Amino acid sequence: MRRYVFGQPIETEAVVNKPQVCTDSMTELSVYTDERFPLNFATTLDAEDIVYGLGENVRGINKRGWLYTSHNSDDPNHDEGKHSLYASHNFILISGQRHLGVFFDTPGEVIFDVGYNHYDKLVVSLPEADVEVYVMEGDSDLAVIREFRQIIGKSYRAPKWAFGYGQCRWSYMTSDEVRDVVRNHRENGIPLDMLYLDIDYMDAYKDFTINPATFGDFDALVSEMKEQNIHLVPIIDAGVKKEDGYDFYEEGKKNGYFCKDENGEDFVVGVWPGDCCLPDMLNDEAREWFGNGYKFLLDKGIDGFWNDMNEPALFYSRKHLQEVFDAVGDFARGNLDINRFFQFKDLMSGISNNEEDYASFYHNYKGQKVRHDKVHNLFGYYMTRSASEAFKRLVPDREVLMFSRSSYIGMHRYAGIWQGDNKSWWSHLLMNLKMMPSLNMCGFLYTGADLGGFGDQTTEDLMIRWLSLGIFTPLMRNHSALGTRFQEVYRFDAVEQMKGIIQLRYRLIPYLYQAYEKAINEDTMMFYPLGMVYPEDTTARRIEDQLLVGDDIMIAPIYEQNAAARHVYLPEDMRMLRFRGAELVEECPLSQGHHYIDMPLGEVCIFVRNGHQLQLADIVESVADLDWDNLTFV
Ligand code: MIG
Repeated sequence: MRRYVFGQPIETEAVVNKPQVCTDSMTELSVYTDERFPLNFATTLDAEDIVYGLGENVRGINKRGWLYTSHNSDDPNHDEGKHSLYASHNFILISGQRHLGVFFDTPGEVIFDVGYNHYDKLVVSLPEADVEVYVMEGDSDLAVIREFRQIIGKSYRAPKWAFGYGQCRWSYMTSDEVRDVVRNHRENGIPLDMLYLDIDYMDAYKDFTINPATFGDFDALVSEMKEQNIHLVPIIDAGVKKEDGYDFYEEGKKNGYFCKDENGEDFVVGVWPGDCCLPDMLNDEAREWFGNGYKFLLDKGIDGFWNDMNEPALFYSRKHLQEVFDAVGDFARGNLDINRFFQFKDLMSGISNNEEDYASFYHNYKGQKVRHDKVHNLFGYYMTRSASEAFKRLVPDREVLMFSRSSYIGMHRYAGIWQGDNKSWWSHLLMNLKMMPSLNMCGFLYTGADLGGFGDQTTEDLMIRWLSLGIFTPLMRNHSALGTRFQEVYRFDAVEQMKGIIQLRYRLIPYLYQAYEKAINEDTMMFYPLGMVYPEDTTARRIEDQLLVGDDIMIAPIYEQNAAARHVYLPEDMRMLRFRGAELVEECPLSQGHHYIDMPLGEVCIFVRNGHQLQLADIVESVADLDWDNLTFV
């Protein structure tokens, strides 16, 4: 492991075990300045090289052939044309003749040209020449990953119950609606451990409040849910409503805990509550204060949270909105030719998440005034860190579920993430699968995507297939957006099939949790690309739609509508277990090589590696009832 320092990098606290700075010049990558960027790192790639990494991003497990950037943003259109999502995970691993890992630690922008302009070249460019670069080499991909994980510290450990099934919706509007959803699960015998509360449980979207009209009996609700082994998991948004008399806002204002504009006034942005101020998550004192806000809900017995809008997402800033209003008048009065029309249109569509806004407010980071855009990618990380540090202070004995939308490497020590606002598209089911190993490399183990898809309309078959993948991901949550078709499983004709699949999840929890704990303890992965486990097998190295889960099993989910079978490649002899719902209906030894395997809706095939075993628990309705000692071994 070698650590190189360029310029004056801003400390991110991604790395906890820092090796001495290496003062020799870098040999593994060529370092240069060109007319476009002050700092570039480049290396040639062999034809067979795979480039892994970059955590949460679009496209393949092998990142080769595209351009990626590090810029956390709230954009629900996760299509192939994108270059980034909600997170910046600047770790890459070149796998081929050599195994070379590189981590670019900077909160600023990093551009990864992974064989995009030239297929045989990797070029990493920085618009600002301040970065710490960690370079590691090893005998295998997994050895490099272990080295990397050892410097960034152990991953967050979620409670066991967080491996249960969770139901979410934007939003369940009243406590009675929550009761109803839970009752429908229990009456149908559909296992459930978590019920998520989206923004409407709050009073006018104010953090650390409860809507008295719709959730007036919140305390009773929490205890009723507890009796049924259901954890209520409320959302927390990054922006704090700017409203006189709202105590949390008043406190933040009085103590100067909000991000400031260039004149030292609180910077005002629009998010769900309307005008908001942004807590200065990078300021130690403000972070402690924001974390203490969670106490309001912890005191009510809450033990799980999800942090949202922490890129931070800005619908508008007051300042920019005023500029837009002024300009609109000019457009309305002037002669609107076609160019002016498009200028007008761009002005409107550029109101949200505007780059100039991100360059218009300031943090107080380690005693320095720092402009937000310089540390942008750290905001979600530090918000979530604030919560997690508060849990350790306030409820040291309580295991708390915590996951965030935005992240940066380092946050993996404090929480998990969900994969953001995907859509009810088959391609996003596949993207969910492909993102798992990429995230694992970067330390994010507790993760999953919105099952069934968040935006757009799901279908029954998509829901079934997505559940059939989701039973393997640590975070198993069904979530959908406002205005979309309701997708709680009891609403579908195929409820029995879906229920069976969720029951299978519960049978798998002991296996999954040990694989998860092992990945934490041994700084390894829970979801492996085949090529990392069978590096000599050139076919296995190219496969992107099958994964190993833990050390013992392989999965090969269906991700196409109307497909009833699929090609599966076995890198070694394996035993196929076919489940119809939760029930094991067939065991079949299969030899190494190519197979075409029937997988009708409602059936899940698991491939057990030669000489390995899979343990299965009995079916239960919540994790609390799991018998971890009496397992069936296959
Ligand atoms: O602008 O709280 O990703 O899970 O349901 C949308 C409403 C805000 C985005 C989150 C999504 C959540 C939604 N939120």
